[in-house]
Amino acid sequence: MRYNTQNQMCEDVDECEELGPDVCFNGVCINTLGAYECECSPGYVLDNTGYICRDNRKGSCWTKMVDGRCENNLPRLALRSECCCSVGVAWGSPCEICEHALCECSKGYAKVDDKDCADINECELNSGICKGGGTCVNTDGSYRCECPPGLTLDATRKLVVRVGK
Ligand SMILES: [Ca+2]
Repeated sequence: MRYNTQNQMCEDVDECEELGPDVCFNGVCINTLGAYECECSPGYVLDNTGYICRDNRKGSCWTKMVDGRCENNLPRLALRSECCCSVGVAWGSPCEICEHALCECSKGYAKVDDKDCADINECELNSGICKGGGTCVNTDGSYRCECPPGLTLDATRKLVVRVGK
């Protein structure tokens, strides 16, 4: 509220107009008496700042691009952040190329339900991540593939190959 010296009345300030269109991230500003609120687009949820709408939509996570087409989607739907900040190269249907600059957390971590950056369980996200009989082990910030005895990982560290004969 602001005191209007002309008519000597307290008047509401339209923060939405004053602060500009970017005041609500991924949402729409709603002016209220003495304050303002952000209303999120469908699929987005307001975080605890009250001014940032976080993408809460789940969609297909694609791990490969071939000639501009998205291929190899993971078996389960994922948040854009879970997908793009870990194993994904594109997200959604129609797919959108992942912008890693939008990752708020380090690689291998994502914000889920507005909590702090938490480890992404790559093994759960992509059950086929370790090829050739390797077992996926989730680690903090990453994952690794482990081999049964007598087998070893190839140079990509994802494919299990037989050692010796
Ligand atoms: Ca992990």
